[in-house]
Amino acid sequence: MSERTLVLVKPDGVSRGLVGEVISRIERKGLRLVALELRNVARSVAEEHYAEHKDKPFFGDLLEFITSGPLVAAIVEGPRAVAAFRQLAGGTDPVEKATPGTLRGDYALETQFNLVHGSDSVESAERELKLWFPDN
Ligand code: IDP
Repeated sequence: MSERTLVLVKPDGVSRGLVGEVISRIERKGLRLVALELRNVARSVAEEHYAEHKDKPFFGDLLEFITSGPLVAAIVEGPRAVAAFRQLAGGTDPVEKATPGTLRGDYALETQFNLVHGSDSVESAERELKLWFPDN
């Protein structure tokens, strides 16, 4: 059974020229790109996307960061795509949690600037894909 997940290459990944590296790892894993777009995110979309964190102390900084420049939004598809991309991404803290060999483990140092987003469950993926790709 195929699943779909939302992948974002966050503004740090775009400005550092790591979009190709992220896409390459997605494709090498055997996952498929269904949609891919460079875009600037409206603050309202960012707020809705990260709604679960609205009471966290880092929420304001996170919104500033995610709207600070272009990011890449993608629909990624494949068997267990949600978990498969989370595995490629690595843990949220790129030093304490993400292991070498993962995107965050290899390319990031700070929790906020951790390069990529991937939906954390099939339910989150459904919600996020409706928000980011309403026409798909
Ligand atoms: P995830 O991206 O691995 O699913 P979440 O806990 O959902 O992690 O957090 C969403 C995003 O918020 C993270 O990817 C990171 O950019 C940011 N973030 C999470 N925790 C912190 C923190 O303690 N300080 C700063 N930013 C954070």
